[in-house]
Amino acid sequence: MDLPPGQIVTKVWPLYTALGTADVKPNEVKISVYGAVENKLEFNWDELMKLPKVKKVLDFHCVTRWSRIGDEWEGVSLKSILNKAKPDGSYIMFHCYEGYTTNLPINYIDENSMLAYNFNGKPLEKNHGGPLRAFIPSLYGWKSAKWIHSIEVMKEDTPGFWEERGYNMRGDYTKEERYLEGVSFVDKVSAILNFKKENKE
Ligand SMILES: Nc1nc2c(c(=O)[nH]1)N[C@H]1C(S)=C(S)[C@@H](COP(=O)(O)O)O[C@H]1N2
Ligand SMILES: [Mo]
Repeated sequence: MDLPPGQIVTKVWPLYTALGTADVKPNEVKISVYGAVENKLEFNWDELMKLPKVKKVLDFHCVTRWSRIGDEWEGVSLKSILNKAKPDGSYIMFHCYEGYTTNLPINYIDENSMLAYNFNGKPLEKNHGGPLRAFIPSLYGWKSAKWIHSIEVMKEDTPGFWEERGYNMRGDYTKEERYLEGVSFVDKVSAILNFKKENKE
């Protein structure tokens, strides 16, 4: 087992949900791919299920130092979706149904990156992003956007929700790209509360 620096194994699977839970049914899922792409794309659930799949035992590393080791993840290959879109930019932003966003360099999308719908052989639970979430096993967990809604390809690296609040633009756990030291727990909680206030909750 390869545990990245500074991580501890957890047997439970914690929940991290900054902006509340989105309630999306599979037949309501529409994933669009837009921005700096040659081909704009849109997929409903049935169309997604026809795309190339990834099914693999993988690890999940949260920046708050817990790691889940050896779960079986299954989803639609993100790499194959991007290949169809033909990106003309080096960064992507994931947008989620409840408002969460996160940015990452496109070259971290590898053959294990997916839009996941099954976890250990069962449909992904709603709290963990079901029916569909991004899973980017090569980066810290905050890049794995739950309740994903769309994928924007960008020419310039633009910060998402946590990246605007001190988290790393890239989040490579082999290099411990976490957050600015000055970001305290209180800062994070008040950032969430302010976001919710501004967005009418
Ligand atoms: N939409 C959305 N996706 C999200 C988050 C969130 O708050 N909202 N939190 C991120 C963080 S910080 C982590 S560590 C993982 C946690 O996934 P989990 O709640 O399934 O453990 O989801 C990421 N994706
Ligand atoms: Mo996280």
